[in-house]
This record gives sequence, C-alpha cells and structure tokens, in this order.
Amino acid sequence: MSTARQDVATLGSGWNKVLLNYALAMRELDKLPITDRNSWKFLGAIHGFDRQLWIDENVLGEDDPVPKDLTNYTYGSQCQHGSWYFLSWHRGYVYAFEAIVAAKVKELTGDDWALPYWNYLNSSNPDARRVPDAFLVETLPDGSPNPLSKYPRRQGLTRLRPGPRDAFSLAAMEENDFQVGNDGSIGFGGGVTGDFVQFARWTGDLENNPHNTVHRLIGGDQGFMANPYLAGLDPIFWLHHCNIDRLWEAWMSTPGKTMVRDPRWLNGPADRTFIMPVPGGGVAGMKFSGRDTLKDGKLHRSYADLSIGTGVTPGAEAVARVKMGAPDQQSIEPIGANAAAVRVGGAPVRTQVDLDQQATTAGIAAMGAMEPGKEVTRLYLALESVRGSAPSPLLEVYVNLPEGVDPQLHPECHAGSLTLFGLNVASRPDGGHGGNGLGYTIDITDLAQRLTDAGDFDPNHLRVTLVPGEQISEAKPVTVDRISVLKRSGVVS
Ligand SMILES: [Cu+2]
Repeated sequence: MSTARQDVATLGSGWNKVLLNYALAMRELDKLPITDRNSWKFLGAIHGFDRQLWIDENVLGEDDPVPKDLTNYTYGSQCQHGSWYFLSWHRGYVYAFEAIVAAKVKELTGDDWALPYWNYLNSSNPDARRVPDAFLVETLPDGSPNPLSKYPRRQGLTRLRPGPRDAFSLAAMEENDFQVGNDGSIGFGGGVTGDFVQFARWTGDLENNPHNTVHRLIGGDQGFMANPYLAGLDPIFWLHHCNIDRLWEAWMSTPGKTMVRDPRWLNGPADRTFIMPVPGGGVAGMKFSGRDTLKDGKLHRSYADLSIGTGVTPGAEAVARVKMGAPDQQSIEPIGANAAAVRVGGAPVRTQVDLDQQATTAGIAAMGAMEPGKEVTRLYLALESVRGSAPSPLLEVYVNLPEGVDPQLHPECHAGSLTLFGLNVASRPDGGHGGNGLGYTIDITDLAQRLTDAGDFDPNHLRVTLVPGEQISEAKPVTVDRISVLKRSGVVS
C-alpha cells in the first residue's frame, strides 16, 4: 500500500476503477460470515454492535453465530467519541479497513488500491457535496446489484444539504490547539480520558463539525450513517472518515498548530490497547496507540493533497486566529451557569445563564487583543451531560434571542448547530460510561463581539435558546444537565 489516498472527485465520474474495485471487494467481503474478522459485518461491528438491532435491520439472521470477540469488547463496539482518542482510534480503524479491502482488490484484480476521500468542503468544486454516483446507482456495470448502495440512507439523498443555517464548515481548522485545559473541554481534538471509553465526555471541534454533521446529513432518520451501531456498514462511511483523517493530517502539517504530546495520549489508553484485525484475519491482530498514528508511525498514510478543501495551507505560516500561547499556559475558567437542567422536546426552550459580571466584563474587553504579550480571551458556551435516545439529533443553539420570535429570522443570534452523533449510545445506562451523555462546547467569541458592538450583551447574564431540529420531539426529548459559559485566557504570542 504505497499509493497515496486520492480525492474521489478526481478519479473520474461513475464507475471509475477505484470505486469499481471497492464495490467488487465489498461484494466478496459481504459474503463472509460475521465470524470472519475480514468480513464486512465484522469490520462494521468494530465501530458499534447491537445484536438485536442488527437482526431488526436484516443485517444478521436470528441464528447467525456471533463471535465472542465482538460481544466481549475485544474487537466489537470500539469506536472512540467525545475524547482525544477520536482521531487516533479512527485512524487505526481506517488503516485496518483499507488494508483488508486492498488485499481483496489485489486478489480479485491484481490492482493496487487506496481508500479515496470525499472532499465535501472543497469550495472550488460546485459538486463537492454531491454523493459520488457509484454510491447511488442500483447496479454495477455488469448489471448485478450494487453493494455500495445496499444500506439505507436519508430518503432521496443525492447531496449533503445542511439546511438554512448551513453550519457545515471548516471553522474547526482555525483552532490552534489540539487540547486546552486539564480536561480538554476546549480544542481541536477532544477531551482528556486516560482509559478506553467509547463515548467519553468532551467532543473536539473537528468531531463536532464536519464529522458529526456529515453523519446526520447522510443518515437522516433511518439511515445507517446516523447511528454508531450501524454506521460502519455503509461503504460511504469510509470515504467520510478518510476525509476527517486528512483534515487532521492537514491541521498537524500547518505551522502554528500544537498537537498534544501528553504521554497518556501517545501511549494510551491506560487500561487496554487499541486492536484491529489484519488482512487474512490472523489471530494476533494489530495493536496500536496514539504514537503509532503520527508521522513515522506504523499507521501513518499519505494524501494526494492537504490544501484543497481543508481550510489550511500546510507548510505555510497562515494563522487565521491569534495564538494564545502554549496550551498548558492557557486557563479555562467558568464564569457562569444556568440554574437547572433543561429538557428540549417539541418546542424551543429558553434558559438564563447568570454571569460573574466582573470576569465577563474583563473577558469581553480582552477578546480582540492582538498585540504580543497582551492578555487575550475567547468565550465558549458549554453544554454538559447531554442525553437522549435518538442516534444523532440536531440541536440549534441561539444566544440572546428576543422572546417570542422565530429563530430562523435571527441568524445574528445563532451560536451553533450541534449534531449529537451517538447520543443513543452515550446515554445508555448499561454503556461504558454509565449513560452520562456527552458534552459540547461552542465558541461564541465572534457572536459575543457582535452582540457587544450592537449594545446587546449584558455582562450579568446571557439568555440561551435551544431549538429542536430533526430527531427531537416530545416523544424523543434531549436533556442538558447544565449550560455554562467558559472563559479561555492566554497571552498573544
Ligand atoms: Cu464517524
């Protein structure tokens, strides 16, 4: 596997050789029983597995024997979300998958094969958000059923349509630090966890968007991509994750970005190792930690391009945001919180966050600092212990929205669109994390600046409105235990 990974849009339309080989390999791997570690089902179950759901979705038969190493968590239900292992674990997952598919392609056709990426945020390509045709058509060139369109997606899906608020962006790439603060609640890469936890606590910027967003846009209400228990079965999953992996690689290759060097990340997790199957399904499997995913590590792969559609320019000093100093010299301080848990059902819900007036006023004053050596701040809205039963609901967050108005008519108050991917798994009381839910942070610095300029920012309190989007209803509410405002402080460097 020496070939670099290519943008799927550059491979030619329709059944180009790379996608045809992908389909041919998938067809063969999909014939293998789940007991085979190279089978399509086994590979999907590594992300998430729920036997009854798989039977209900006709992926598995009632009488199919399920291997122990899936149900005892050796290989099954491994996906790491809401933590700093999100990117490293998925890099290993994509690597193992690519190696197994490439071996099958080699066996079937003699061709070399590399997993392509879907460059959906390439603004220079008007069709970037279009689902590649090979994933939509019903048949292969020989007239047989197309495995790439076998599993359900959002009804009528042909392109990613983020909707009126279009919060589908590369804003995450502007963040300079992988992890800030003791718990990593803020940063590009996700919160700190020492142990192996499938859905931990704090979601990183890249995971929030575009990662989670794309899962929902493809999966919708019924599709496999919207649910962590099923997502790995959809062949489009891998082109999506290949692009997420490329965005991480592009970010790390850009001067001014600080990758985490904490030994817990490099060597972790502490309580067990990550493991993936190898081509042929050998008994031992491939063990790895964060260190193996970095440059010169055994899981590192190269990309045809790291600039187009990434929002950064690797190798060139281009910092979109003022640098706040070394991550461990920065501080995160809560400057206010709401009083009680909030439940969002069929209608928007308002809650008030009372602020420490002095800390807030000082924070507001330092937001725009640019002079080296001066204190600089950013403000964040934090949603803690978010729970619900839907797999990937959409929650729109507004700040200081006037009472009784239609939120759609007030884009100036929009703080962010959150896709709560994996909320169903994170909220399960029998899950690895006791159903504590997930946490999200939204950078509201620019919004706070805008409100301040307009005279609409009261340093004593903030009004937050949570607006339910798809997959949230009275029957399937989302609860948020606590909403707080965090002030991140550093020194302009
Ligand atoms: Cu994913």
